[in-house]
Amino acid sequence: MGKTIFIGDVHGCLDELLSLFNKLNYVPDKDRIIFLGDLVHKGPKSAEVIEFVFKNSYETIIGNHDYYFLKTLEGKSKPYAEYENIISSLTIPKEKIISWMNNFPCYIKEDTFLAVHAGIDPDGKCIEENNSDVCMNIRYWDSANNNFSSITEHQLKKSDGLIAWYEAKSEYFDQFNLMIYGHSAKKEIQFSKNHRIIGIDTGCCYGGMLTAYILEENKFVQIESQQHKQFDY
Ligand SMILES: [Mn+2]
Repeated sequence: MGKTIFIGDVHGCLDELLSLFNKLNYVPDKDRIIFLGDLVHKGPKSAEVIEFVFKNSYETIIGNHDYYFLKTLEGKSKPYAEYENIISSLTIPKEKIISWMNNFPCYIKEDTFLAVHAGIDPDGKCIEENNSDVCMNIRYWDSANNNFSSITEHQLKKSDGLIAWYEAKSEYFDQFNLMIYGHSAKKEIQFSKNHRIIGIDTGCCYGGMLTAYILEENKFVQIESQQHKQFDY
């Protein structure tokens, strides 16, 4: 049986991604690669990362930065000047990238796992409704108002009454042996209290690590970032 390999937020860090593949013992046509989204932006080689993933037809869940990038490619928005440089560096026709990215799912749900870019709400409503806004952006859950929040850790106030989404009480979560996500960059791999929800965005683009998780071996594989260290990485 092949392995299922999840890869955290790459954010344009091609060199680290290639080093990670060297360390994974990945077997093409047998193993399954699932990128947890945010292939682009922040790092130095976003166009090259997109083309690497495209050419190898690896599965990718859509992240918030992939979504903004896709909208820019489609000419529907212009959120970051940097995206223009990424677009001009692409060697594959824009139309091919657009139709490929439009098929990125906002989650992948199997009997053995649920994989998503940012997270899900405790009643699983975003899965039922295919709500990419929640799946791509959630960080906290507001149980008083039954709503999600996408604010960062730095914007969080004690008075907010928000809890990390994966610590919300949820019968929906209990059905999964593993839920895996990226999006919230942290120095360490994040585990929920019951260790069944795992966050593997370890801030490669900020000088942290690029992390993969091999499901069948319950094993993490990490590569040290070559990027300039920012924040407390
Ligand atoms: Mn993200």
